[in-house]
Amino acid sequence: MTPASTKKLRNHINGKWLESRGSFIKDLNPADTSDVVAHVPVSTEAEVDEAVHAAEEAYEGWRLTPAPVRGEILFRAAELLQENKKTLGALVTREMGKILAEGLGDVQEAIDMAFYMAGEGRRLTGETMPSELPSKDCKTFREPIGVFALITPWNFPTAIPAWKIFPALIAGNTVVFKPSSYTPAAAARLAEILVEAGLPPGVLNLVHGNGRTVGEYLATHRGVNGLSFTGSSAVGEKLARLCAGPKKQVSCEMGGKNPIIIMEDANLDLALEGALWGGFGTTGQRCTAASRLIVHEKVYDEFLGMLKAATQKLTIGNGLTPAVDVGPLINKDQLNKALSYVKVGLDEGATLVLGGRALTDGDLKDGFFMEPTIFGDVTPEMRIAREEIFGPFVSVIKADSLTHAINIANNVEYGLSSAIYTNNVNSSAVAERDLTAGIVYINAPTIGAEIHLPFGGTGRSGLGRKEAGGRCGAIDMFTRMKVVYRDYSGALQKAQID
Ligand code: UN1
Repeated sequence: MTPASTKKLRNHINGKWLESRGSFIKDLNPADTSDVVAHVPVSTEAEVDEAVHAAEEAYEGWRLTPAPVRGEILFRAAELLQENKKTLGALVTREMGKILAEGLGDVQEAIDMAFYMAGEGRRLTGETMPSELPSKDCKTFREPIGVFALITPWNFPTAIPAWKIFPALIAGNTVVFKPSSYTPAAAARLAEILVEAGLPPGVLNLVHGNGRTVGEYLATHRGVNGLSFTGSSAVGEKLARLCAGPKKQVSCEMGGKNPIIIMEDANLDLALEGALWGGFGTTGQRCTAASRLIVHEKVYDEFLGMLKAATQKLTIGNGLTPAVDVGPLINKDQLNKALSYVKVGLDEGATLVLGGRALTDGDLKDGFFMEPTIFGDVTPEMRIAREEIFGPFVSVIKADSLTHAINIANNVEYGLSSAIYTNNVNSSAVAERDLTAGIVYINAPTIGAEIHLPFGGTGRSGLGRKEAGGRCGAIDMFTRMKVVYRDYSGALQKAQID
């Protein structure tokens, strides 16, 4: 039996799987809390120190390992992930709750990133440029930065860690990885696979623990040179502030209140599919979830009717059951938060079109289930139109024109993803130009970003460098540009001097 598949999860420090000296908490299946997936350590600060120290010690050897050789290890990890996709995807579903197709999709995103970054090992390009002076050349190249703290959330237990780990490693950095305590087993399995692929000791260290103590301590550790965080805006903003002093490289990917605009000329059947997938896929627990539908007044009533009818047909349940469309929320706090917004919406005068209650009957009694919830007659000032809920909760807002719709879409604190359904090419061009979010989809929902494009938002959605993508995203985040001038004239040549 491999260490991380035993029920008591271990930390991985300097090439060894070590039992934590901290206390342990239960890692529960959110669809059935009688199923304890693992016991996860709340590690101590001393264990974080050891992991950072191991990463510092391993840095020199890894930095000097040729990037294509680093890429071969990542390629092997990608192959191992492929071999393990079924079991790992099922573990993601059991531990996080998303339906199995999405659990497998989570792992697929990690596989995609592993192959992509393996290839980047042969493509970490810089530039050469002419010099003002004879017999002199100039170039830029990318170098690693050092030790990175990678702090990841529970909603994508393998994909988001992969977004961070693979680019950090291909660039030559070493890593201390702290996954969410709600999905530590899938994260541990991912780390095991990387170790099995041949990473040298200390290059990837894994420390379990909670965000408030281990996460913050790690992010602000003197031995850490950069932080990549995905999670809530409040935590990301705090960590970024704490990291601002020592001038660490930072990327924080945070909340969203992502709109889908549905114009009067849209293919409404297509828009409906997009709204369902974007709003209720992953039980609305994506930072890219389509939590606002901004619908043109000419099709508002028709579309709301279609949405209600289609949502009523969704099956809620354990994500491992084949016919289920929507799984549970991750924990009681998230369930209570989403339920509390039902009261907020009602108090604000919005119309509860569907849902709004927890589901506790029969097989659902031991899980954190909630009815997919739709509010209509939502106005842009309402809290349910402005605040991130992170649950199966969609607010439908009426707009009277494209300009009005775009104004509503932009007028929130967040700006991660956005979408428009229209068959008018001019409307799509205006939306593409004027939506202020980091990502704009045309005739597709707000979720489903592909790993080879940069990912990140504006306002409270994103802070610092972008994630994913290549040289404009992740590689930029995990490298520093160095400039080299080489004078081979054999004489002192003075630039800018006549
Ligand atoms: C997130 O929810 O933090 O675009 C990331 C998407 C996924 C990633 C979501 N590929 O929805």
